[in-house]
Amino acid sequence: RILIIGAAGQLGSELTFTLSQQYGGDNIIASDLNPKALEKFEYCKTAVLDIMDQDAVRKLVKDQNVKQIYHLAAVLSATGEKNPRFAWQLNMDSLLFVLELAMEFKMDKIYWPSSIAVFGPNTPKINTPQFCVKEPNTVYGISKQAGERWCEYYFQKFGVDVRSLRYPGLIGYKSLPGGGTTDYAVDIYHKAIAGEHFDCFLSAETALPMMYMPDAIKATLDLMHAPKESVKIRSSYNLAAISFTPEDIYQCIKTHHPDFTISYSPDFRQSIADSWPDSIDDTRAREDWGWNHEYDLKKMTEDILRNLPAYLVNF
Ligand code: VAH
Repeated sequence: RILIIGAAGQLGSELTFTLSQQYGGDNIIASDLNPKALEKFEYCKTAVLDIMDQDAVRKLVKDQNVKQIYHLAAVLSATGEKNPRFAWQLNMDSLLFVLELAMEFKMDKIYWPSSIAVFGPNTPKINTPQFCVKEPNTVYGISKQAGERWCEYYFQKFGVDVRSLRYPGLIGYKSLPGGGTTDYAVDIYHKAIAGEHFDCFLSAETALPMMYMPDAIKATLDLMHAPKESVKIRSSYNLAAISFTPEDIYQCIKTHHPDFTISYSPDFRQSIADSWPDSIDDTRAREDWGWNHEYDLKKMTEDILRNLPAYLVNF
């Protein structure tokens, strides 16, 4: 069976659906801390699970014969800055525990998301290379960088087949904006649809690497289904699709909603965004396991504006 930890999060909500389609709901266990959030997973098995309750996690892995774990639970960048010690403890202790479980139960594969947050202010900002100086200055980024080191260590030392992607900002319409610095790009669509003004917490010209959720799901499964020997990077792969500023996404939405208005009120998240790259070089992912993105800003905006209204009605 496949266990998804943090299934009710932004990525988990959509990854759980796709995995259930591919493997059959009976082989998927969607777990989350929040019982209410699990009610939407009618198509697979569910379990209320606190990743920090190691006895409970180990019991579930044993009872359900779990052979793969997608460990998606983490405190994101903005929330992490408000609670540094908790963010570090949850993000790191949970990963180390999952890597230990993988070894103990001889699991087939582990997935763990990294992020462009591993890059810092002195990383090259344009077409950031796979290998470069990384001095992240957010707790989230520090935990992702340390996590990448541990993933590579457990692969090299113990043969744990753990795979990882450095996601850019992910944009999906099936979950509300979380504690991320890139989540302005989720919220802006909700405001446009609601006919409301949008006050952006980043400045108009803040370029960030971004990706539409269907592309993130495709990349994740392409990587997980790739033959073991083609996954040559065992820290985490750079992954890219689009790069845009708040002004770019606003202008794109405006072609559909001419009356939509925006203002810019940068807050503490501006310094986080400024520490991250503008664009990413993901040549290695394209070479090693054939990665290729499908959505650009225009196609993503059309898809979200077409699907979000109906989704909100049922939300
Ligand atoms: C965040 N959405 O903003 C996440 C992501 C690159 C950004 O890691 O924290």
